Amino acid sequence: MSFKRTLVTSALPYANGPVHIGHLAGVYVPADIYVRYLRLRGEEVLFVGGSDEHGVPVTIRARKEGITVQDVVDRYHYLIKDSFEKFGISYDIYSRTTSDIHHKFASDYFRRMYDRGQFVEQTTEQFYDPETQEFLTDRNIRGECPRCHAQGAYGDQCEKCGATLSPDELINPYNAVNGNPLTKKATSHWYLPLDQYQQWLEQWILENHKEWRPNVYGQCKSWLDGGLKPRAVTRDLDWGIPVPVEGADGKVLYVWFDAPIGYISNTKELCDAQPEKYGNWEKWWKDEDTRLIHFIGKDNIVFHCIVFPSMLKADGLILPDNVPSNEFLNLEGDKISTSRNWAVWLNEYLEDFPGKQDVLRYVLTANAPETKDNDFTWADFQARNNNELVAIYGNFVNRALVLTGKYFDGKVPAAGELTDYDRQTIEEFKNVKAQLENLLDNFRFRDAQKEAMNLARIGNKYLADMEPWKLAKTDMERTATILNLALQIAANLAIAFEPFLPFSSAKLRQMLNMDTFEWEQLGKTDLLPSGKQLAKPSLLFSKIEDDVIQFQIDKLEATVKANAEANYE
Ligand code: B3M
Ligand code: ZN
Repeated sequence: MSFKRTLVTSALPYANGPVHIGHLAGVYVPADIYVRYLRLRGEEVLFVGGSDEHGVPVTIRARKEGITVQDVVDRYHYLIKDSFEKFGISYDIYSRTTSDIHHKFASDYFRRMYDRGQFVEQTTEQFYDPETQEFLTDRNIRGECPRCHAQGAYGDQCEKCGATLSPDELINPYNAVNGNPLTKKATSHWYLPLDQYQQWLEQWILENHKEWRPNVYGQCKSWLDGGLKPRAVTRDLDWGIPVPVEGADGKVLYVWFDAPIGYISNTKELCDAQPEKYGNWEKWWKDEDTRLIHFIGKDNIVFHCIVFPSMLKADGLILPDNVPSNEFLNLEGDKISTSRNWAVWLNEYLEDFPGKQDVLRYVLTANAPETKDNDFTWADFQARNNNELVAIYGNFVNRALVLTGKYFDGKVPAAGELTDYDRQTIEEFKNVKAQLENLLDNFRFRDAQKEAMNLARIGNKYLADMEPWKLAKTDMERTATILNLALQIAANLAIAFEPFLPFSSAKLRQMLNMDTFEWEQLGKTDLLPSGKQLAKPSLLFSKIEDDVIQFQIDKLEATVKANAEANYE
């Protein structure tokens, strides 16, 4: 199949806390690598994101802090948006689901499906607080665990014994917010009858998308094998998008119904604002020539592969072509957890490591949990920075530039006759373009970045073997040839690393004074014409010392201590 354009989405993070390295590694860096790669190739691509501002957790947080829900989502939306910008996540639009455009779009979407009879209405008995007159969500119900008899188990899970629960199983359920005992009351909701989509989904995923990552395909298969059931798409809540049906007062769209529609409404927001640049939103969501790719974490698979596609099909929109989902990233051997504060928060990293966004991008991609859960450790972070970015990539580029400055006044020297060794070196990196394409087209970012680093290794080895600093004493012509080739490799590196390490690439591009900067140039040795004046070199990366790493480890240890004390009290 061939496509005219690619629409890339990344999961909309909940605006109930800052984003951490797990989010970056699992979703945002891979999505960004992919769109940067497509843009470099000159493809038509749109990268859409935003904050997910509905759902229950933001309301719980607001109550706890005694502020409005809008205050909570405002605070985190801007914090998250800022972190993404600073890490170079190159969205065309990063918007939010509390926007007017989104509210109207999601509401209309629901209403169209409702008018077509694409929902079923069902009445069930739900837990209700007679005093506050509200229905309670699973998380807001607590009680005694039926398994281990711990007090304070949640309606969906007991944190003591780990059991997955439903609120009906709790002994003496009560309202988590005020402790009130609960009764049951009938309420009606609209359901998306997924059972009616079962056959179609089996064909579309299990037959037509065997190329999806095994973790994604496998999860879909087990959902489908289990038999799909209707899913409620509305909730009794006062925060969210009101259900646009008469008599549905006090009901809002379920957050997982409206959030993925955010991909579409955010596209519309962008297209409406700049139609000459982006065209209309329908081009991106209705035209079969558009290829849609969702980047998500593994806990979002069912929503992006089963629920949302059913909604898209119901409304006649295009379906995702691929849903590259990662597994989870752990931190120092332990599951990242917001409630236990076990995380490296992006806003804190930016403060502690100013200007080192590329280092984190590099380490997270090198360790990307593409096929299995992976671990982030500060020791590995330091080692990869010092032994790879500094010692290989940075060192090579710096040597090439400094020597050119020293012997050729910073001008690209003309290459003379090539030796066999030169030709062999050129041969080694000639295929970098095809190799990178093959890996990037298949969402194998970890291996792709390794390939880019390999190019730096080739350059580093070439200079180490040729020792132009010695030759310069006796053979200026040979020195010129060697440095010419080294500079061409450096120019290749600027392009090859752009999707992964955009800040360093921009710096290198500026040092090499490159006018053209295209994917097509990769693998070639004529990127810098001889005689071109280069800029003054500066270091691309710098060593990270032990005390800096120790500071981060101490910070985590303080968290462990604080958690232990909190549990003891
Ligand atoms: N906010 C869940 C999450 O952040 C959810 C994703 C929505 S994507 C439409 O993991
Ligand atoms: Zn329990």
